[in-house]
Amino acid sequence: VVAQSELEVGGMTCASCSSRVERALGKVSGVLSASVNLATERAMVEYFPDSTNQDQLIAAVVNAGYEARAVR
Ligand code: 9UX
Repeated sequence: VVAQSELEVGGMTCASCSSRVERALGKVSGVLSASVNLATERAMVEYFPDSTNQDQLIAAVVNAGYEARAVR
């Protein structure tokens, strides 16, 4: 089973920021894909729910230096 999460990501001011957030999410064990939209401040993440969860995804974004909260 694959789960999908949408996060609101704050603190991104340039395209390199969104790349950094994508890389941080992609490094989390169990993440299949991560796509960050700088303009809408949204991240879409696909992951194996047996391996990780939304709180860990949020923590990865925060540890990378940005803000994150769950949208759905
Ligand atoms: Mo752009 Mo973001 O120069 O942390 S990478 S502002």
